[in-house]
Amino acid sequence: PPTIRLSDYQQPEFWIETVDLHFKLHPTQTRVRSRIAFKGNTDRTDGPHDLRLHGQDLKLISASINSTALKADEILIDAEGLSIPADLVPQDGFLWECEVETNPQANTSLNGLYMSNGMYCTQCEAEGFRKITYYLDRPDVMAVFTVEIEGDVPVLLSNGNNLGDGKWHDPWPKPAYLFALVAGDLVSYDDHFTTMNGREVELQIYVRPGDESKCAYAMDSLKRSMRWDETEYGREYDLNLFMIVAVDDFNMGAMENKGLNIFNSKYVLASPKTATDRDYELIEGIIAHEYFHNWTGNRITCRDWFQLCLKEGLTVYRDQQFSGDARSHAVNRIENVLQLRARQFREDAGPLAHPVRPEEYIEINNFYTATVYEKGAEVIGMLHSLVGADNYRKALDLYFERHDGQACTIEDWIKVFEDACNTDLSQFALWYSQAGTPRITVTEDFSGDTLTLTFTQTNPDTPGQTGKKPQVVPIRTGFLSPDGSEAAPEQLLVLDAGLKSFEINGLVDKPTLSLLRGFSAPVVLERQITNAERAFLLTHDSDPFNQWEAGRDYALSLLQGMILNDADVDPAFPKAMRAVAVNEALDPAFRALVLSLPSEDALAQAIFEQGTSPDPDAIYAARQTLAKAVATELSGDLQGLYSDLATPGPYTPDAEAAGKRSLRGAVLALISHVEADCATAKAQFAAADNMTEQLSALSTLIRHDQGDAEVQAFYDQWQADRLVIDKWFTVQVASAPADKAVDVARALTQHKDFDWKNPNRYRSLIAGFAMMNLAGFHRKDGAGYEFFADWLIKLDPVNPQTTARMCGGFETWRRYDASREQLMQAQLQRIADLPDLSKDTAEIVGKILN
Ligand code: HT7
Ligand code: ZN
Repeated sequence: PPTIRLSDYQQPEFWIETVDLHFKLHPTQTRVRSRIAFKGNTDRTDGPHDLRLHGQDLKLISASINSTALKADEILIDAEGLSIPADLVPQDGFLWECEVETNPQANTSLNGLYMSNGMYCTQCEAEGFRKITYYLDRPDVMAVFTVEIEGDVPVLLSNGNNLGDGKWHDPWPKPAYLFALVAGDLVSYDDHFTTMNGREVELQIYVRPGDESKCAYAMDSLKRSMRWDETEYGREYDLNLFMIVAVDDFNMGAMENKGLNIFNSKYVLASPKTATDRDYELIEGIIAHEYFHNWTGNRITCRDWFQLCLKEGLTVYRDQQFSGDARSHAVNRIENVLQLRARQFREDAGPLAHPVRPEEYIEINNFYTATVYEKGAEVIGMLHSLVGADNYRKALDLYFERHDGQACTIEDWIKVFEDACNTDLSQFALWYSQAGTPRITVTEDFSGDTLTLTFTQTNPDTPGQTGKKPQVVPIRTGFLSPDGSEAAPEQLLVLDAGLKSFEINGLVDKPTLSLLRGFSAPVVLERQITNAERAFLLTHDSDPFNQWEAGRDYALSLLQGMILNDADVDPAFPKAMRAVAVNEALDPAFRALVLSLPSEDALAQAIFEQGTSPDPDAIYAARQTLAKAVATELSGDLQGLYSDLATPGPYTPDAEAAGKRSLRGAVLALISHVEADCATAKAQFAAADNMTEQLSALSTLIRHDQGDAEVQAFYDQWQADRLVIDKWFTVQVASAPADKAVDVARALTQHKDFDWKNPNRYRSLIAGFAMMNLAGFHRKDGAGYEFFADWLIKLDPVNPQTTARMCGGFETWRRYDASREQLMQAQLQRIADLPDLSKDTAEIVGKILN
């Protein structure tokens, strides 16, 4: 398959003004008629041009230009679409009419028009519309769509305003990737919203009958998102109807189709008994994210798919701001950075590293990555801190004013900031083009009343990129006096060179530095710091992110010492943890984050960065030892804490109650280290009236190999609820003791409920095993690798998109010892050698291997 390059971008030969689509739905023989008004692109003076339309897996029934039917020999059809010779194509414009047939039931890729549990559904981003009809399926071609749907089902939905009888009109020009159609036996949960200018908007969440009772939280999140976008960004909704549909079979989280968002049902449906606090948090964040796309993505879209971060980075940044406002900025920031390091830093450090704006791809679906999304959001966060809040708002106002209705590039985005803030961002723009995580070191020199800080920056080589330039790194820095107060005002130090010094004057004592507050840039910071200084920052830093970071660094350095040098547990660490655990002045959610030790994968990465191959079994054992030491130190407090943290009354999903449950879950995990029979976890499981507490008890029991009865009881209780049974699969493989994990996973693949063609179910078991059970996956004999590869091979012909994403489980193969490395390489090669491997998986596996 060809490599697509940003440098090859050309405008299309034709534009499209209007599209009329008629669907006659049928599970195996859906007919789609299109009438498309094309006009010539006067900027393309290199004509005359053939008409080249994208199309895939379509049966062409008929086609005409300006009502003249095209003969079979006038249409050249190949695997990617069709071409009509230029002499049959009026170059300044024409009406294209065409009828095609597709088979939604046979479409297991969940891309294009497909069926999920008897319901018709579409997914068109990035290039799925071409599986619905022949079209210019590229984001810079924006057109006004009118749709008519005929089908043997009660609910027929598409984008825009409802004209009745299955007819829809969307007045806002849009690219084809934002088209959507849903049809089926659905019921709606309704509400309404009055916009800032007093317009009434109908809100509808469509679900399968029986699920209406699980929509309230999603609806509440939607209304809060709509208000927030008005107050914080001045953005008002622009149709009189906004719909969300929940579907069970979906490759990703959700999709922002204009006026008709389609969601993976796990990010819509929630009830206290079936959804965890984390589920509620994700529902709120993803509903907000998709809604915010209405302006950042839909009204202003991407010129081409290389510009994906233009909409995704900005929209992630906006949803993070929203969630911070709705919950706790400190806790959200810590959670986001944990995710960033676990997914994006891992990507940036491995064979799949690519810039926030990639410059080439084979399959665009492979570039919906942590780098484009999460690092893309970090880049906007840095811009925000560099220009300041007022300038940021001015720039965003200008962006919406200047580019509404357009398909834009990162250059357009940067120019808006340069114009609004009167600044030169050419060096800053390197964040978009250079892959890899910058590494920053710092030295401190104190003399007289002056502290001199000298920073260095290195920008590591990544696949295909060497000799990088220094980037602009904003480093928010605090200076702490020995008594913990701020010795000098916090500063934003802007490192914009490979080496740069800063002087801070007027100090009495040498301060303890609080560097990179709030994680002000997505970098790795290396500094000389003692554990005593870490403990000091954990106690005194006024920046909650750095307070947490100090505890995490402390744990990381101890664990590394235990793993690599057989060091004993430093008794000061459990004491420091105890001080946080019992400190009622601190937010419980924050205390829970401090108490949770660095993940096994984070430790593996840290050890690898020190130049050693990580041993997953030793990592597992060291974490257990340290957790036990903390539990022992806290043993006198644990039962008291546990009962004090109970949330009386009915379950509420708000951040305060969720924070208490989170700390109580951490305390329960500690209790189980010092309690022989896991009695507290067993009692919690039996008494739980909400999924958060039921699941945390179950996970604790499985970890301690005490959960057989509860695993069965959980299944008996929840077998009719697909989303809960997904959790049941995950908790067993993620929490299983390492030596049993492969066998548990293999046995579960034989379970009658393991419907592996459903992406949620597949991920719950296969990704749950490979990504959440480090020592189990990396079992010495390679059984984990073989199991994982078997299932990737099985899924690839059915659903290449999901398979390719899952291959990331192997992306760290070079971290490990020679034997494990060879075993993983052999499995990767087995996949790469398959004769009919999808281009999605071939691209990812090829990169991982190289
Ligand atoms: N913009 C959406 C991306 C998406 C997607 C991409 C490829 C294949 C399937 C997909 N489903 C959704 C979701 C978002 O970022 O908001
Ligand atoms: Zn998005």
